[in-house]
Amino acid sequence: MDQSNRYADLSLDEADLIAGGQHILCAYTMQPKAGTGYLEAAAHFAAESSTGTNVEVSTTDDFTKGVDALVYHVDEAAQDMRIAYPLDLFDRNIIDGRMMLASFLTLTIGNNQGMGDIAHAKMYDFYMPRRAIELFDGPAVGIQELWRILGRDVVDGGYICGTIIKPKLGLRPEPFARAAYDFWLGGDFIKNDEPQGNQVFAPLKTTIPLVYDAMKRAMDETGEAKLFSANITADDHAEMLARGEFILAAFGPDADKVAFLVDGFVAGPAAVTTVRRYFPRQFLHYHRAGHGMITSPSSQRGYTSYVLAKMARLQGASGIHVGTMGYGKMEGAKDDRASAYIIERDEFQGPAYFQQWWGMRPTVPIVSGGMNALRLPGFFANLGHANVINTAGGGSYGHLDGPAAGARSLRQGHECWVAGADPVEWAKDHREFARAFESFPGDADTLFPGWRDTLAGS
Ligand code: RUB
Repeated sequence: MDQSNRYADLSLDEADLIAGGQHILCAYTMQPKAGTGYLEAAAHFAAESSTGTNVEVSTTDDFTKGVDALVYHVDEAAQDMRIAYPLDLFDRNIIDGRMMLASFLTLTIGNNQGMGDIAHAKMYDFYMPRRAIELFDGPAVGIQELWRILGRDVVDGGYICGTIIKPKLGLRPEPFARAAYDFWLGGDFIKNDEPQGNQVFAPLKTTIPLVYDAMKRAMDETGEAKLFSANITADDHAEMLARGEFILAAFGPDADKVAFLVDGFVAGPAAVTTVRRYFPRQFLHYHRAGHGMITSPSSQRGYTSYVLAKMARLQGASGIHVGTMGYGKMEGAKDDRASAYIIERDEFQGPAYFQQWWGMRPTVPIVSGGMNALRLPGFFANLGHANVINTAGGGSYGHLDGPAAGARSLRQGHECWVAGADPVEWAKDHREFARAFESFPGDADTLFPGWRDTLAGS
């Protein structure tokens, strides 16, 4: 049944919809199955995503029709489809009237992902009107709080040098804490790797007090504050709270130096909001393991990394991984910069929509995945700034001189970019950075062919 006379209105103007402030707009790359017309498929998609189904139902009344989602733009050649969703379609909390990401996802990227007449559809941008920005939690804590703890300027406080405890799994409590101590002698920030939690060989209640002891010793030794991002992801909200409360109690007077990591893609929006609402004074670290199944450019369904990052800011993530933009081990490209800019700026022109955040706090980009000191200068040059958290697991624990030297090599990689220096020349009088060339010779050969001649004997 062609529903385009009800669920499409191509006379609607995008600028008017934005000025009206009563709609959430979504842009998709959509391809119908063969035999279904583009507008017909788009209208069915909008129906299924709002008030309709595949047939007319007798219970529909005039009010219902007033909250239909409407296709307002199609470009079949570009496979571009844009839909306006009335704000009233979206579920609100009974406890405080606020909006929730689960409802946004259920409508805009829910049943429509499995429709028989749609070959595939992927959301590549969305627009939130001012009223919706007011109704999402947004971040409570940001990178400013971390900079303050580290004794930095709270504006442009710069690079936060971090790691991920490696190996990913298999360390018992004492070696785990030793690995943390060793890195903190040179770096600022450590995160649990995303699967690390309460394994039987490393019970959380044994490991965490040892990590705090390691932090105190490293702070005494270096005279610097240190930060730890503890994974409290679990299926059960009560389990997450129990973990969080135990960790805060264990860190006692240094609990401000604890971030909470949540595997926000696999555990979902409810896990993110649990942390955002129950621990509003802690930095909320959104890890996105698993996202590649839908955000990958090779996936024609789901949504993009840009959309994921934008949703994370709405939910209140203090920081979210944005990949390494082609400079690390994970899939990515230089243009992925947009995923950082949309979360850290007050306004940004995305692939479809110009978004203003109307005072919602920023979310810091977390740069992670195969990074080491050699890759940092190019990364920062591409991004244009270094106000990020960078976690380099292999890049720290894989350094030939150990994790403290690995951390120093990362700092020196950052300083090399700040100085605008040639990395091979820089290595001549920055020992840990120079040793990174020997630690990661494959990268060194790719990025700086000829380095062996220049650095030999220096
Ligand atoms: C990095 C690591 C991170 C991934 C996640 O380890 O395990 O969890 O980077 O990817 P290493 P992303 O530094 O040893 O590569 O940040 O793209 O979500």
